Amino acid sequence: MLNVIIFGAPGSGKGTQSAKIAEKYGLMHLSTGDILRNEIKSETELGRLADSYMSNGHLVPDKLVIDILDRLVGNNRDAKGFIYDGFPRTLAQGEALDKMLEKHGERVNAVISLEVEEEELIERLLERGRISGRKDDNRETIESRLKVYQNQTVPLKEFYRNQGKLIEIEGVGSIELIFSSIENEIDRL
Ligand code: B4P
Repeated sequence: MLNVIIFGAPGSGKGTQSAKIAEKYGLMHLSTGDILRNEIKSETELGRLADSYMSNGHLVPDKLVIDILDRLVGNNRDAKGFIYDGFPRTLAQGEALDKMLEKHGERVNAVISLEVEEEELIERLLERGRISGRKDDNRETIESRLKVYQNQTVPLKEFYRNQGKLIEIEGVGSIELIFSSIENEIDRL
């Protein structure tokens, strides 16, 4: 089973590249952002709680996302593998994922980090906000998400670098070009 994490700042192209990776390698695409947005759309209790954090650009509490992931991984033991998109986002989530996989005799194989300058991230997210109307893609919330990324998510890079699993990829250029760099790395696993 292949377990690949796609890592990067908001707007770095995680969702875009994950969909392509999932299709090419037959992996199950687990996007915590999409899962939470679906809960909000369905007006569930979980969705209401998640919305109160997401609309301010804050992270949803660890326990909540860890429980969702644990359930999904446990219920899909026959999958060829998973691409984790937007998870983990904190050290606690990274440690929980390691434990979760260990339970099933599995491990994270690689962490692909998409590297993009902040100016470009802001531009992409504002553009997406204009097109999709995603309500957390406005200037104020984007700034808050980028701060949260620096403070709470970036420390995970060291965590995975120390495990020898971090692969940094230039996330600027055409979507196809970036995907071909990712393919080269996954093919080597
Ligand atoms: P996510 O849904 O993960 O959203 P995101 O980080 O903002 O970026 P996304 O991955 O969707 O965008 P992408 O880079 O693909 O999270 C939303 C919120 O949910 C979080 O802020 C948080 O509140 C909550 N949440 C999610 N997971 C959580 C967790 N584990 N713990 C706690 N809270 C959690 O693309 C952005 C844009 O760039 C797109 O419009 C795309 O078309 C464009 N783009 C992509 N590649 C490009 C390229 N090469 N060139 C030009 N544009 C490109």
